[in-house]
Amino acid sequence: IDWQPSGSYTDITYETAEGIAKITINRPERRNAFRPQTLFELQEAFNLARDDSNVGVIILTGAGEQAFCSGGDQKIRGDDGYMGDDEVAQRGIGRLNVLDLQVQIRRLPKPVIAMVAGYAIGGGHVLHVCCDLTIAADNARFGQTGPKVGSFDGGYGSWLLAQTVGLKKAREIWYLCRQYSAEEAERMGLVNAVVPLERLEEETVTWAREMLEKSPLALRMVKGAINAVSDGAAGMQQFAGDATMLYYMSEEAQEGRDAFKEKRAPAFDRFPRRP
Ligand code: 1HA
Repeated sequence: IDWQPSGSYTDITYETAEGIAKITINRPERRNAFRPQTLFELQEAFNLARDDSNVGVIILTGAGEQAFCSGGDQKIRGDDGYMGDDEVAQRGIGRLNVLDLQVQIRRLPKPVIAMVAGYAIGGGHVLHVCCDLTIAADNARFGQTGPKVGSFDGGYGSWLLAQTVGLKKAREIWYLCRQYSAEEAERMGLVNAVVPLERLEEETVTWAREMLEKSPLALRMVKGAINAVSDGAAGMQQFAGDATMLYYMSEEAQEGRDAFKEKRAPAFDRFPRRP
């Protein structure tokens, strides 16, 4: 697959090929830990992939073979969050802006695959949990560290994890802060497939291509439907928005628009009152 890089980023790379966008966290010297800047760039890249109508599937991964992402960069963790180098940080204020990225991945109406080699740990583990699917290399290691390093994610990191692996396992993962092998992760339903490291991208691209053959609107609706249950009112709002989009695409809705523009009464009587 012939990845075409674009954009200029310091902490990530953005590449596309054959309808797939690949977003790579590129801080291997810190096991791909994120800082505020990393997350701003990730948000920009996910927005690009969302807006690009040629893109049908997005892969989120980490540079190198050692880590997908090791969570928040503890070396720039301040007393209330992670410190960037912008004006907000100069006033001594930190950020927890990975939460915005989690929401963005959930809301994004295209499948997002986490492609995990090495560590998916802490806030990096939560990112893979938020992705629609996870393909793991056989060297992948999963776990939360919050209670060990003075943090916790009580949002998607807790209850979406519980929805994924069950309550008992989710508690174990958070209370004990152990690390789990790719094989263990597969057994608990935390990942979709485990493949040898050297086949990781090939396998992930195969999954992406298979989804690209499917109806984009059907995938969008299924993602929205699955998320709506756990996202409550926000999930319903998104799903309702998609219902409006589909309605706009109908002749019935277009009749309403046309009647207004033509300053006449709408003629809805030709549309059936469906059982
Ligand atoms: O919980 C949250 C949040 C909750 C709510 C809202 C927002 C949140 C935002 C973030 C987070 C969190 O992510 S908290 C959890 C933070 N992450 C961790 O606790 C993981 C820390 N790292 C490790 O446990 C290990 O480094 C590792 C299992 C990922 C890898 O171990 P390994 O292969 O033995 O490598 P190691 O030597 O430890 O690391 C290589 C280099 O990468 C080291 O650099 P050096 O100090 O030698 O110069 C190491 O310090 C650095 N590094 C690794 N992880 C991080 C890191 N530097 C900063 N932050 C890291 N997370």
